[in-house]
Amino acid sequence: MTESAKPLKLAVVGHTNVGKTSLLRTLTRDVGFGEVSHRPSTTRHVEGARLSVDGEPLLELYDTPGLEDAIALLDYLERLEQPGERLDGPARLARFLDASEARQRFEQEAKVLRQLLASDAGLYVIDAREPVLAKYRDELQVLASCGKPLLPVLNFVSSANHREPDWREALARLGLHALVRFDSVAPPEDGERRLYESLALLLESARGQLERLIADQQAQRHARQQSAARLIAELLIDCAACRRSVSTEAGEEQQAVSQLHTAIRQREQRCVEALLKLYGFRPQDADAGDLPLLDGRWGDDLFNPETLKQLGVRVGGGIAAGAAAGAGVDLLVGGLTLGAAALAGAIAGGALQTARGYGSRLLGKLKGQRELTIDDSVLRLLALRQRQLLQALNLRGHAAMDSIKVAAPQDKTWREGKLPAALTRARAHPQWSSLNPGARLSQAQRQEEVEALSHVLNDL
Ligand SMILES: Nc1nc2c(ncn2[C@@H]2O[C@H](COP(=O)(O)OP(=O)(O)OP(=O)(O)O)[C@@H](O)[C@H]2O)c(=O)[nH]1
Ligand SMILES: [Mg+2]
Repeated sequence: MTESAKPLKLAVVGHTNVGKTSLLRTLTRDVGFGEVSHRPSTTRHVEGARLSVDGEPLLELYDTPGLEDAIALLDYLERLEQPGERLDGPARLARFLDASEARQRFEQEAKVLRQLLASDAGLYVIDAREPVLAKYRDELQVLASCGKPLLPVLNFVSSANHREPDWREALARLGLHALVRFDSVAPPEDGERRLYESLALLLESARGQLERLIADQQAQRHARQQSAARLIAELLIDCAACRRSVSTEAGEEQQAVSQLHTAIRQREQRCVEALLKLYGFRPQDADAGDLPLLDGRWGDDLFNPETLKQLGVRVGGGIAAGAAAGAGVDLLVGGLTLGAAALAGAIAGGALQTARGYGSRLLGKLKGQRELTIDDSVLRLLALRQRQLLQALNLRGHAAMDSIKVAAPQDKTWREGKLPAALTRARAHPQWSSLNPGARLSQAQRQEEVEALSHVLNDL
């Protein structure tokens, strides 16, 4: 096909409630497409969505109402012929679509058939948990009489009780040998590519368009992953470099601690929201009852020691670091470290890096203050949680309705390994944190560290 070819038109067809609209949501990465419900006959009209690459429309997908009564329709079609007449499929359908039945009793079915006739091919969606009943076979026979290539899509193949072998056999008997497995709630990572490749076999003339679509989707996936790693790296640098100075006067500490807790929680939440948005999900897409994401938020508090324990995070890095720096024994206050020495003392104790980070003008103001920083264990927890979320988002279809669930992390490196050097360096650069006053986020060195940390996050 040439560059200016018309978009390939696909009708998404099948029995009612098998996941046609869900498939469209996942293929278009649009959680708001159409209406999805466990009730049958949800979609009442044909609705289209277009996929473009570089502004050029390549594919149009049309959602259609579900077929309900194919047995009756096939009967009716068979009775449309005069004795001795031998109409082929499309001719018989044309006669049906002109008849009044197509506007009354079979109105929904007529919409589907018209759309398939107007398309280059059909995706026939199957609920693979269902036995192969006569009504499905009749349905396929009616659809096949449109004379368009049909690609069966086995949905619900993530369910334990699916009947894929039965369906494969039944479809082969009807002459349909190509099929794809594609669960729209938990699509396989290469699911879209396989689907479009199978289509290219059925529609050789559209191969060029389909290959462009595949290449574009791969590029987008890669770009998404890069952006996601950057978002997480920014979060971690922000938190590692974050410092609050606390007056040495008693009583003010507790307030400073709880303020910093809040600031870090909010910063994490910003990262969660940015990741959801990047992947085309909304916070409310994660609103059902399961942990750990409730309504787009983590159900477990970041500063609850239980949370650390659950994720198997090593605790205590902060104390060791404080002792090594010769700053005496730091106080651990719920995921934060309150430096033992007053700031001027800390510098005498060798924390020269810190002094440089602040700049001498600011430093003067901070004399007689102690400083509050975020513990390594909390950085580990932040990294683990965001990486878990990312993994879940990568595997989630845009038709998924339940809350985002993530598996226990296998991430040993982040649990107990050495923290990446970028974070250690960020510790000494308060101006790298957007959470600190006087932040200088565009500093080249900060950018480099964010970049380096993104690579680490992508590799692990
Ligand atoms: N677990 C799981 N559920 C799915 C999948 N696809 C669809 N569903 C659910 O199945 C139900 C029907 O999905 P829809 O997308 O509305 O089905 P439809 O074929 O468009 O239905 P009608 O428009 O009524 O013909 C919804 O509750 C979906 O959440 C799937 O692959 N896995
Ligand atoms: Mg629907």
